Amino acid sequence: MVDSVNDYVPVALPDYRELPVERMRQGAQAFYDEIRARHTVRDFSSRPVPRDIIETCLRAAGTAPNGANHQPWHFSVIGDANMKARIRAAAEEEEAEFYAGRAGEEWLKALQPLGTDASKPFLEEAPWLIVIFGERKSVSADGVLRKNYYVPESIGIATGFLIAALHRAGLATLTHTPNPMSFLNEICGRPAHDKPYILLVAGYPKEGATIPAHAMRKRPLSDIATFHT
Ligand code: IYR
Repeated sequence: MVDSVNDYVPVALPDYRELPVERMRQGAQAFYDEIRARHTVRDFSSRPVPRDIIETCLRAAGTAPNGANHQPWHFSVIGDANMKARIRAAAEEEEAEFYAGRAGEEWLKALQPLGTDASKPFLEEAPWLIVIFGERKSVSADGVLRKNYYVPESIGIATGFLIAALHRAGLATLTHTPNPMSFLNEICGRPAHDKPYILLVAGYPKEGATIPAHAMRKRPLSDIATFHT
């Protein structure tokens, strides 16, 4: 039964600002120009990045739309060299099996143009690893462990915001997905009802870093969108 007390309290839209159409066009173009200069990087420098920059980017991620505003995410942010070494060892162990065949022929063939393999030195070299957990359950303000909703969708959107924020801050990122990745619960001390979705690597690209030519190929608008007007 839904509680008969009505919790709904509307407030005036606090900070919307309408743009003249020409400014709107410029804004859309400027964002596209900025985000198209984001590339997934796999070669990271060990140059340190101040923690407060990561904190601000995480605050941006925390504004993402999500299920029932439960904000079903937790970001474990790792700068500690020992933890990075443990994560690298565990990830490489899983990845060795993945690339040795567990992925299956079709998947491995799809990865060939990326040039990836089981070696993951960036997990120790980059200054920050951000493990993004989806909280399938979480404790509400009144202390009750409750179910969360649309967790994968919420995590996907928040991760998109985070990647865009880090890019805006001038940092390179890698969305790494060791498979399986449940070892991250133990290393990060997260409960079993948290599911790790993505290990986001953030830092400066290493000098001479390369990206796969394959990654430069983006599907044209006519291919990714249909307008019904
Ligand atoms: N988890 C592996 C494999 C991998 C899978 C996909 I799909 C990619 O787009 C890239 C890599 C790894 O991180 O190497």
